[in-house]
Amino acid sequence: MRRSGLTVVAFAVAAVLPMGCGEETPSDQVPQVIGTLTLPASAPGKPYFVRVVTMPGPTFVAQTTGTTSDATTISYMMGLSGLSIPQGTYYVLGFVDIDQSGGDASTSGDFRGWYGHNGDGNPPASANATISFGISTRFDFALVIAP
Ligand SMILES: [Ca+2]
Repeated sequence: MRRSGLTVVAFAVAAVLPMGCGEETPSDQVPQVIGTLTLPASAPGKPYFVRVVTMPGPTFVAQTTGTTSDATTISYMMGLSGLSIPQGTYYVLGFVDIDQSGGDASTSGDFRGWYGHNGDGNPPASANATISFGISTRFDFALVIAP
């Protein structure tokens, strides 16, 4: 009985090893986007998203969502868990739906901002967030209160 138990263990280890090695290649190729959003005020329990888009609008190539805590910052991360962002230069949008009205457009009082905005929260004149394979890129920016 003891011998057959060891045989089973050895077989299981041999079967698992090739799978573990194979997982390294895709994760090396997936760009990771991280950053911190600074909020104009604490607003706990509100839905937020951070999006990577090719042009300002509702269509995104990657998104992370969550619910705000009582902090005035949100730390976010994208690019893991199977999200694959093609390398290139993008816009990055941060948004907190304060009145929880839903949808893609901000309503008065929501927190919103595009990475690199000039203080009004609006998108910059051209794409400014360069994302490359195998690199963890940080985009920290502040959100403003939508008028
Ligand atoms: Ca809203």
